[in-house]
Amino acid sequence: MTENTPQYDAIIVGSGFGGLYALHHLRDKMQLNVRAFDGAGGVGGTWWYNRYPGARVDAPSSPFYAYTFSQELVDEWEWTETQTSQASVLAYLEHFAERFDLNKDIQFETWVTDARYDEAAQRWTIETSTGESASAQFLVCAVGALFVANRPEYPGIDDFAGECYHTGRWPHEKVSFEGKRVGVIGTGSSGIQAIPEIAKEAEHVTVFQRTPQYSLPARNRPLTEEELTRYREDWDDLRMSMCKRGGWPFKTTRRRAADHTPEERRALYEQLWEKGGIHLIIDSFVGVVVDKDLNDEVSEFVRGKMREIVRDPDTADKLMPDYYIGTKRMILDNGYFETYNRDNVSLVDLRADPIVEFTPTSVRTQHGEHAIDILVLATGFDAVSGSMLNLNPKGRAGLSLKQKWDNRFDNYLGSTIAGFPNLFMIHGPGAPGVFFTMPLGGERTAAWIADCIGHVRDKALGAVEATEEAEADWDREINSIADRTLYPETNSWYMGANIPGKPRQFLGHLRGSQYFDRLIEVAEADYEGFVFEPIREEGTSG
Ligand code: N01
Repeated sequence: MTENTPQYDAIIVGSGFGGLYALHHLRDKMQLNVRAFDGAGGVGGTWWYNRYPGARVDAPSSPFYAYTFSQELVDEWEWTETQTSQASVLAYLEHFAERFDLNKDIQFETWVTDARYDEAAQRWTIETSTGESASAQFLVCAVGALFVANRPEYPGIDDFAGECYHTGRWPHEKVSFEGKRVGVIGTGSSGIQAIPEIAKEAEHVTVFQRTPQYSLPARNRPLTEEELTRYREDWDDLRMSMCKRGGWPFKTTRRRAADHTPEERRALYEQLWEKGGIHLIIDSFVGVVVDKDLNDEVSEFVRGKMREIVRDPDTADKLMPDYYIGTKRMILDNGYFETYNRDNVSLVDLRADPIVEFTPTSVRTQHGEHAIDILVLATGFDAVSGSMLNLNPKGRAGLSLKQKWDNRFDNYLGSTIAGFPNLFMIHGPGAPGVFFTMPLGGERTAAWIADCIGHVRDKALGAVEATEEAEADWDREINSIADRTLYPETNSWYMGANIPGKPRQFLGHLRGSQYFDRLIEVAEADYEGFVFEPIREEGTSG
């Protein structure tokens, strides 16, 4: 840092949903001097990168997968489909950035390559890929829960000579699959959204599946003008319901499976399957991801639906999932299982026929060789902790986050870290993240961070920092919630199980509404679990 290093009140890393809202709130509502940095060429975060064919919000979306705080914004944005496409979400975020004049305070195509806390100055200094540095009292990390691409390390994969794309880093130019033999590795949300679209164009698609997945029909459809008008008129109430009900304005059911006969239950599953979306999980009976017997019944119902759709019984057998439904991210598809009825799609079950190596023109499995021209890696992300570790800030005494998180992602409230004063995360490990609506979650977290920053400034303090005791209590709190469910029994990215060597730890808070109440309680209890440091005299340290 030199005399000329630009000084800010706050630096924000990332300009996806969370980072953009944080910039608006800190700059416009709190009148702080803020600068945001993003390695991408524009706003959008996840929605900037994930441009693969078929990319859509994998949750009940329009108009709820959006900012909620501004009635004007709700009134002026025209959502067109029930399951929003990537292009629409990105256009919305670009509109948001323009409307609130945010772009002028974001430096694009600039990666933050280093971030260090200066204990004497009580400030963060960052270095960037463009050779600049900047300093701020507060560092807000809005680096995305699903950002660091997971690339499988198969022998010879780098020698593959055809085109190769990761769904999470899709090029901006259109990829043409026409007349091409395409191999897709991975059948999570991204693969299941992309495969039907690729199959419409390609000469042949070979899907390499490691874990068979459940998927529910998205039943995407145009949003009617009446629906949109009603949502706009009721927005305040809807927003309040979203805050109270896990991020979505829908009531989850109170119906108990034991009060219904098997025939009644089956009829309800049929009805909810037809309705589409995640209703089968949240609207059937209480406790689908808690009660093993109920889960078995719902799982078997969905497997039955898959068998009805897929005509070839051998392919259907390979597609049968055997984990507890709902304990991996629930996938919503638009014709995924139907795709296996096409002549140009084949499925390789990697559990029975694992990949041995890549050649420049093919994938060799134990029992065969599959010639391909294009390889699509739909292999997911080093989720939640990965993007913070990628940033790897250095806190007190130069301790790096990689050192601190060597075998557990200790933090407080999914937002702060002991040893890293004045640093905040949006959607960090243990925050509700994808278990709540991400935009609303980002909005509420950023508002809470802004209040905490306001507290430090109003009281003329120098630094705020979580205590290690608060971290330990927090860890117990979120795990005690997860341990009451079936989630920990499944190998999923929620548990860090998709990344070889990653510590096994549940990465989310399952009760989003309770979590945001908790944030408020902590603030009202004088920021319980935090210590505040007075402003240091210049030059003192220790
Ligand atoms: O990634 P995933 P994704 N060899 O981790 C397989 C969100 N999302 O990009 O299950 C072979 O779910 C892996 O197999 P397994 C959403 O929250 C949001 O699809 O680990 N296969 C799995 O099949 C979602 O959950 C939207 O055994 C390998 C697949 O690759 C999250 O992003 C849209 C492998 C990865 O599935 C991630 O979804 C789309 C290997 N070495 C996605 N490594 C929105 O709405 C991994 N796999 C914003």
